[in-house]
Amino acid sequence: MDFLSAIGELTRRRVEALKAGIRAPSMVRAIEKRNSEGYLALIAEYKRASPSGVIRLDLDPWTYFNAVGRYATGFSVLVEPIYFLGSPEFIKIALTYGKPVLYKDFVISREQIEEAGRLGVSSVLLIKRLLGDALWDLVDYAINLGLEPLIEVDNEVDALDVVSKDPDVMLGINSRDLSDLSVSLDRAVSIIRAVRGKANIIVAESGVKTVNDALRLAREGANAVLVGTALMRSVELARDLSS
Ligand code: IGP
Repeated sequence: MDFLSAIGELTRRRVEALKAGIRAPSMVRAIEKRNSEGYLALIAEYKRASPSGVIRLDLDPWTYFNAVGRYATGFSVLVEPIYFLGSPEFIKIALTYGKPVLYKDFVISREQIEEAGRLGVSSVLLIKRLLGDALWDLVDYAINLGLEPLIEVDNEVDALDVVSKDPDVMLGINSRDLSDLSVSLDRAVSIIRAVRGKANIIVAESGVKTVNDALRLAREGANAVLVGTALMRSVELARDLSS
């Protein structure tokens, strides 16, 4: 196909998606369903770059979602434009697959949550260390707009604080420390152990490279793993991670 036909087709699908006024299904319920069938849920993240550098620019979102979609319980999509080369446009594309979608930005304001709501995503990431006490106001704001907050922590103190305030929470445990970007699955495991049974849903985020990593986190009590880099590098990994 020549370039003009190809881009015409992609744009047509994007515009159709815009018109449809899509509302993605619940991430929480999709994870619960997957767990009830005896599986760890996989959230596949579309992430072209990170503060550590470019991951992949030659993998367009359609190709990515087509490849991992069969195996993923939901999608996570980076919106942050500078470090992560993300965009709300990628969210619109993710929404056309009818799966739960997580809006992933460094949310600090209601306007961002409103954008997430307008786009029709299921869920929005709220990072405890970024927000401090402002977290809870934004949690309420998101819930009132019909969104499911994924509250992210990267240490045990914050994790315990969040579950003590909200045991119904969908808690994201990031194995990447947001100050120095170091990744440690051991650290994630000890946080999971501290809050196991005290959160509604535990999502283990970052640093999952192999099936064994995912199984280890599942055994410790994670309900879902959120995988970006490894899937961007090799979409075939999705099948193994979901079995
Ligand atoms: C995915 P990884 O190591 O599989 O690429 O990580 C995801 O957890 C990571 O992108 C992430 C993130 C974030 C990105 C976790 N929390 C907050 C931006 C903002």
